[in-house]
Amino acid sequence: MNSNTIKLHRHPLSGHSHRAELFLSLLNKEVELVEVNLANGEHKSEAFLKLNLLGQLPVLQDKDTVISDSNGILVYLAETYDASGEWYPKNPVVRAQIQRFLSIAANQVANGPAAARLVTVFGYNLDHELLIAKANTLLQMLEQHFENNNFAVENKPTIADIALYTYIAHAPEGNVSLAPYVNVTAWLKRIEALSGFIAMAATKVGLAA
Ligand SMILES: N[C@@H](CCC(=O)N[C@@H](CS)C(=O)NCC(=O)O)C(=O)O
Repeated sequence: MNSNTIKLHRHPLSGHSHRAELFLSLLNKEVELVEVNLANGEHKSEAFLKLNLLGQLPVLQDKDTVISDSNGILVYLAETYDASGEWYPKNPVVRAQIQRFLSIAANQVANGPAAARLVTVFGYNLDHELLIAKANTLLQMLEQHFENNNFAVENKPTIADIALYTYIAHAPEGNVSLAPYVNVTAWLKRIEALSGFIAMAATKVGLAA
């Protein structure tokens, strides 16, 4: 590890952070993981706000370049380090289709299964039943999509799959069962079979533990 090594500011139970970690691993990129202590509010400290004014994880530092937002990080890494060009193909229609799923990840995923998990893992006081219902609405849509598609876009793995993966795989931690969703489960297994795949720690243990 040297000063040129990419740094990822993250928390081990943050699915948004795992998105970036997973993609770095799939690209076989060395990374220095910098733990940010969410429990003591380190993400709202003056030093961290200089990296991301929103005070959110993850943040990637690549020499002088600082990128926040997990989906922004996926785009940056694909454009900078994916020699194959397959994770984010330079085709306008494919890019538009990928963007659609990045938007779904930032909206329906964040406000459904990810938020349901905030209640159980992080102790947030939110309307859990509503979030579980929203997660199921999303999963029903994805179940239909994966009936005829092996991956999110064009039947090949792209950053769209990475953006969707973590919070769908960990939905059961938020009391959202994946049992009815056989096509979604098969898609998760296809991601997990990719060379370089790494899992996020599975836990129900909250921040205080
Ligand atoms: N749109 C952001 C969302 C990131 C996010 O919500 N991060 C969580 C951790 S998983 C966080 O930092 N939460 C603390 C906060 O919002 O104050 C992304 O994709 O990176």
